[in-house]
Amino acid sequence: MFEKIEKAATFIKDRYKGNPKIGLILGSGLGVLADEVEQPVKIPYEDIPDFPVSTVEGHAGQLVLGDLNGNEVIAMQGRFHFYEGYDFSEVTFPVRVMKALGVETLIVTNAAGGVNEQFQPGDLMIITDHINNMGGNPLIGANDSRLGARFPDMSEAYSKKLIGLAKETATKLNLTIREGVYFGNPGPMYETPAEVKMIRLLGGDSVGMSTVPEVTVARHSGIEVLGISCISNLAAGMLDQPLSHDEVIETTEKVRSEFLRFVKALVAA
Ligand code: 6GU
Repeated sequence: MFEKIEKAATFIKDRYKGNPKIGLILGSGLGVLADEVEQPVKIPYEDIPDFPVSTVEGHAGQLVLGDLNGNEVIAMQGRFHFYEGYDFSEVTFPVRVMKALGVETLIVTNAAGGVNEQFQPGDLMIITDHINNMGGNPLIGANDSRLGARFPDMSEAYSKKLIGLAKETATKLNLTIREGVYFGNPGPMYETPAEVKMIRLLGGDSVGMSTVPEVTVARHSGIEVLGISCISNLAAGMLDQPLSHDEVIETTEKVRSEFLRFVKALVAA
């Protein structure tokens, strides 16, 4: 895998001469942020050696490198999901490549269901921690010590320093922001009401189908992580209505401008 990572990183370095220290992973409906990158170099995933290719609606598939608010970033416009059939090493390959390119901080975003009864659709939630219920993880198998430790510490999966910075930033922007634990499920089905109740009992505040593998690899690599959930809907059984992917996309579109303002300010901070 080390050689594949290096090969993909070299391919990207040949096309983008900068040195981004901040990586962004943009979730469902949130990829528009990459359109705000100035003097962008856009590299479709299918062009990059050994990159998987994304398939789901609402997920473009390209890396966008350039300046966001005067700071260099490398953004994933569209991510890979376990439920699409990729294995965890494929889902997290781009994070390995970001590390090889010199990324030190990862801002990971997602659209998630609200489990906490205080939450409303459209809320933004700073992820303080996660629970891995995805049925596996990307670190299983032989460990390459060039990539990270055999038994990585996860006591600060989400950097306390970055959480503090995110809270300050939200206050400055006059944004109401939630905080909570992200519960990662494999998907692709949404949860049953009984499962949602279980997640709440176990300490989950939001639930989704991504993020956990990428954050696991980021921590393994020594990258600091900030996570933001956009609460696109309340989870099953909380309202008297079924869930739909269209609703997820619609809500994220509604809070898009707020989200954009927040993440741009986070990058600057
Ligand atoms: Cl309710 N569940 C999961 N697993 N992912 C979601 C969601 C719910 N809403 C948006 N994404």
